[in-house]
This record gives sequence, C-alpha cells and structure tokens, in this order.
Amino acid sequence: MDRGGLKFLCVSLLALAVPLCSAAWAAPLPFSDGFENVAVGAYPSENGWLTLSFGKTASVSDQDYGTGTRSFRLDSWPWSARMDYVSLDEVPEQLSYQASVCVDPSLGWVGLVGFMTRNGYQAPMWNSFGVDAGYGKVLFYGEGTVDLAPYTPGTWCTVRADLDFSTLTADLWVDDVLVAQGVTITPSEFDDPVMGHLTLSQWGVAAGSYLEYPYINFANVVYFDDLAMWQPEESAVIDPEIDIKPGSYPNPINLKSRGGTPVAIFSTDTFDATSVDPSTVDLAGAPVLQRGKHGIYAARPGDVDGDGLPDLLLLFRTADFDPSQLQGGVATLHGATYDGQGIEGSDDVFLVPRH
Ligand SMILES: [Ca+2]
Ligand SMILES: [Ca+2]
Ligand SMILES: [Ca+2]
Repeated sequence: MDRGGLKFLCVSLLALAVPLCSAAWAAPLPFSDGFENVAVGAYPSENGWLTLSFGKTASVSDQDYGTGTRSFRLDSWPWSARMDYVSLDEVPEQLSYQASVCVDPSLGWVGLVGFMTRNGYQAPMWNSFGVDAGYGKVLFYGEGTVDLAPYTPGTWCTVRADLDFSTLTADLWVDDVLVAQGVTITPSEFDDPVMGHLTLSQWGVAAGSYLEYPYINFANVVYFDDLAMWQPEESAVIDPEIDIKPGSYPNPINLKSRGGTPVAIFSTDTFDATSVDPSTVDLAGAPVLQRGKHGIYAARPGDVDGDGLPDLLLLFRTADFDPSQLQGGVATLHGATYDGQGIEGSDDVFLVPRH
C-alpha cells in the first residue's frame, strides 16, 4: 500500500503514541458532529469524540466556522499531530462521509479527515482526504494517492466520499463537484505485514504535522465543521402496493374527465404510507392535486383496506395524466417519504373511451 504521502503523520504519531482504550461509545449512523451544542472552549466528548494523539489542544471554537456558529479547532505540535475520532461498531459495505475543512493560512499545513484502525495507534488515516495548504491541493489517500483539486489556505473546503467496500471503490466530491469516480480504496479489514489484522473502525479528523523538508513546521491549526457519516439507502426505492380508484377494479381512466382520480398507498408492518410526502408524488406524470390559495395537497390518511394501519389517500386531476404513460395499461406512482426514501408503485388502468 502506498502510504508515502502520509509518512509525516506516521512519524509524528509514533512520537507521542498512546495506547487506545476501547471506546464504550460508538457512533450510530447517520452521524453528525453536534458541535453547535457544545460550549466554546469545551471538548465535544458528550458527542462521542475521543482523543487519539494529544497535539496541543482541540476544542469547539466560534472564531471561524463552516455553518452555524461553532466549529472544531485542532492545534498540533510539530512532533505530534492532533487527532480526534469517533468509533464505529462496524463499517457497513456502503458508507458516505463529508466534512468541511479550513486550514489556517498563517500556521496551518494540512487537515485530514477519514478512517483510522482500531489497533493502529501509529497508523495514519485511511480512505481519507488531505486538505493540504503546503501543497495547495486536496488529496485523497485510498490504495494510492489521488490529486483532486486545488486548495487555497484559509478557505473552507467541503469534501465527501461515497465509499463502497463491496467493490473497493469510492466516488469523491470537493465543494459539491464530483471530482473522481471509481477510486480504489483500502478494505475495511486487512492484514498488515507488521501490525497484523487491522480494521477501519474509527473515523475522525487530524491536524497533521510535517517533519520532512521543505515542510518542517512548528504549529498547525485546522478547523473542521459539518462532519457527517451516513449509509446510502439500502435499496433505491421501496415498492408499496397502491390501488387506483380504491376498492374497485378495473380502473378506467377518461382523460377528458374533469374529475379526479383517487389513489391509495397502503401501509404494511414495515412501511408507513403516511410518511410519504405528497409534494414529491406523481402518478403517470400528474402531481397530487393542490387546493385553495395555499395549495394544500389533496392527501389524507385513512385505513382504506381495513387492516388497522392508516394508509394514504391521494387525489389527482384526471386530465393531468400524461397519456403516453398510460398506454401500456399500467400507471406508475413515484415519490419519496419525508426522510427521503424513494417509493414506486403501479396499478392496472385502461383508457376510456377506447380508441
Ligand atoms: Ca458548525
Ligand atoms: Ca382499483
Ligand atoms: Ca390499511
């Protein structure tokens, strides 16, 4: 593995290495940093943050921030990077993370965000970004080192990785722009010839410290904010049962009708139809009908099939249907829940009058 780009950090960590206690707290996914709820000057330990390498200091700051009024300021000594992390119980096959990073323009050299190994107190960060003021670049350390984008010291930069450990690839983003796809990453568990079996079970941030010419430096200040980790939705969409014209069959559609077409989305033990956001729903190209000057959606809960679970009843203006989306004898409904889970369901229709 190419770890050359992180040699500075390995060396500096060896100097003040501390054995890792096993953390009782593990970050649930999705995870977000919580810095906004921590007093300025305090360490965000109640949010699960732990210290790996002591550097100089680390605390929540209001001097400079990404969003809100707080960020996390890390301050390193020349021979000790400052590293802080949260633990994961396990790394899922797909995992995304993002962070905003600002490296102090007068003192700072590099800010890192990514993974560490549980028993790797001397290990660098893995599948990580280096926001590098010394080189003026944003880099990614996967199996190799990838040069992603320029970086201007003293500015905030947002990095994001969509990691897929089943294919060992990542898609990488800098400032909301996809800058690299299919980059080879380090597995979440692997055998190291020196350290033995390693797992990427910690995720965090570091203010790196160079020891090598020409980047010997004697201080490093890096701010981090808007740190988050999440799992992509397990399936792209879920497919609830729907009933066009509930309770009757077949389902004739007269596109010249001035009326409406009711549709039920059914709940199950594992799916709550009332969690569907009506503003996201379309059926055969038609949005949910809106009423009144406030545009209230014609959507209401009700137990349509009598199973005791509230379903969602929606009304569409029949003339809004796209005829080309009804020709196959099936109308498909698309939408999403309020928390972003996509849904898709279909029911039979036939057009009247027949042509
Ligand atoms: Ca913030
Ligand atoms: Ca029906
Ligand atoms: Ca029901």
